[in-house]
Amino acid sequence: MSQLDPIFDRARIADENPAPLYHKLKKLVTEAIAQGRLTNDEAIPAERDLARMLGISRVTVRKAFADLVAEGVLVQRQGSGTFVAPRSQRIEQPLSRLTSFTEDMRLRGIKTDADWLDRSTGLPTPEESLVLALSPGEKVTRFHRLRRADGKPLAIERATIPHRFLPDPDFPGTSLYAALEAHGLRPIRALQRLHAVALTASEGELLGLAEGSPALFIQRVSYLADGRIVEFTRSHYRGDSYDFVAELHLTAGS
Ligand code: 16G
Repeated sequence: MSQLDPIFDRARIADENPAPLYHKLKKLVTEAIAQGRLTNDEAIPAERDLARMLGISRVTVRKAFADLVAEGVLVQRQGSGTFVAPRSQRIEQPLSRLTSFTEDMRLRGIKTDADWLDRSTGLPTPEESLVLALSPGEKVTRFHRLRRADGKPLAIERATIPHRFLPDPDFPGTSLYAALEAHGLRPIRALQRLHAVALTASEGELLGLAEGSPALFIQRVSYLADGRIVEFTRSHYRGDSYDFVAELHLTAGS
């Protein structure tokens, strides 16, 4: 099937892959956005039409739409239908999903690149040693990057990983999580804390902002399925471009 064939064609999801159909439909939409085949604010066919075009049930389409709306990929407007979410100047990240920068931006059809400021191995600082629960003498691997979204500097990120998990600072590719996943070490849970800070002169210079400009300082500590700590990352995100969005639930009994 070529790029020029219709996006919503049943041949696109009728493959051997055993993934649920709503997953395949979500992938179809996010890939079409990433490839620029579906653009900002473009209308998505109605649930009924899409179900017919793809030969799947309306319930499946509804489930895929609901997820894509929750992830900020699509928007639904009362009475007029479903559209590709207009790409705002600000990027919203739901606080409840453990995604990587690369995945997060790919989902939005945003291109990423980075300047590597440091990738090295060495002895941990006392803080790194404490947070990562390292044994005495254990080394760490550090990844220090300026990360860009569609060419615009968005964040300065300093990740520290225990050396035993990622001994080679020159992993192939550009995604730290993909490199960890390749070793069977994908974080499955993280604790993240954030607060507002003013950028120093050197941070401002990297992000293209004046000294003292507001930023979000975020610390993430991530865990493997077996409870071991795999990542300690400190990031400065531009305050004018990034929104963290939290969904709140009234839990039973409260
Ligand atoms: C995100 C994480 C960061 C993680 C990185 C991996 C926040 C605040 N931080 O930027 O902790 O190391 O993703 O991204 O979301 P990568 O796989 O694209 O290198």
